[in-house]
Amino acid sequence: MKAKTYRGPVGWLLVALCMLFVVGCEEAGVHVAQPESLPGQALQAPAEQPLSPISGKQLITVGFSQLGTESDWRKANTRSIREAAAEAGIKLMYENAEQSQEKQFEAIRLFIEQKVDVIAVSPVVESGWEPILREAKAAGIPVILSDRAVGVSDPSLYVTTIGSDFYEEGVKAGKYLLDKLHHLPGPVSIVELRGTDGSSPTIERGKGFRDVIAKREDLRIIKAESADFTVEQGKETMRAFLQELGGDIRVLFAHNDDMAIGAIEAIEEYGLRPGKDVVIISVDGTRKAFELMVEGKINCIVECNPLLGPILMQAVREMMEGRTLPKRIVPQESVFTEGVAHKEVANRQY
Ligand code: GZL
Repeated sequence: MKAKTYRGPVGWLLVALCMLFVVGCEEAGVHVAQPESLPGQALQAPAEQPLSPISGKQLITVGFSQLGTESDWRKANTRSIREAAAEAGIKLMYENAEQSQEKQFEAIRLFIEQKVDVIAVSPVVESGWEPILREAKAAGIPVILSDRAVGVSDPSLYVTTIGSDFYEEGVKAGKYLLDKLHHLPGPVSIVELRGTDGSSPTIERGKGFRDVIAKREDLRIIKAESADFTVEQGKETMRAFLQELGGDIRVLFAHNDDMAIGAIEAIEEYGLRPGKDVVIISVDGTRKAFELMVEGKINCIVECNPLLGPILMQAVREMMEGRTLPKRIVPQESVFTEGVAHKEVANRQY
């Protein structure tokens, strides 16, 4: 169902009422975005779930452009979104872009053609989104960013971003390392397996990690390359690092568990002990990573929550009922170290 917009005196009255709502929320300490940042906002009073103009049934249709299936995190993220849509009675049109931004653009054009009510997208990289988001805005279809962010000059091109604070995840990884090496004199050589270059998790995790370890000038990142968040490339890239640097490597910071899992295979092939000869810090929190932590092969896992489905569907429903959404919605996340691995592994949902 299209979000309607009202113009003239009625529209302004409704906007004024909306502003009162915003002021009220701010006083209550709840952050909400300014109404003007919600394009084509339905200003109707909250009612039953909107009726679909097509079937006449109570139905919302969401077009979801998922970036790929590159990691266990991504597969869990997709499962969570599919399950939450089914649970919420929301029709989900799912398109897998296989890590291609061009395919994401094609998917969004398909959703516009199909006149979906909302577009959700997990952008593979941050840049290049302005034109396609303008096409969605011109079609009056609101866009929600799921998981990753985009770099656009006009924030009204999307309603909200639902996803982790990747910079904070990098900071947590750096803080763990400073703590772990507190008594160890330097120099300490670090290698880094970056995720997909140009993606917000890769950019921000790298920044957060570097900002923290800069406190010790004897901690040095001697090699950093992208392994695209996959097991295979994590193994290949770590194997190349070891061939070049061998036993000099004391620490691995992997931007996700899949790359850490691949790297551990390469480290063991080379004859070193992961988690002992090479301190390993990873991000995500998959069951496989926790099982390796139980074996003492991973020292720290910074959690990145893939289960965004329920938050995304709640945001869709609230937006379609005319409520304002905060510009940024961040899920709760923790940090896990060797001591809690046994307990945590049983809790893992993916
Ligand atoms: C982070 C997400 C990243 C995960 C990887 O929110 O975009 O992409 O850390 C996944 O496992 O491939």
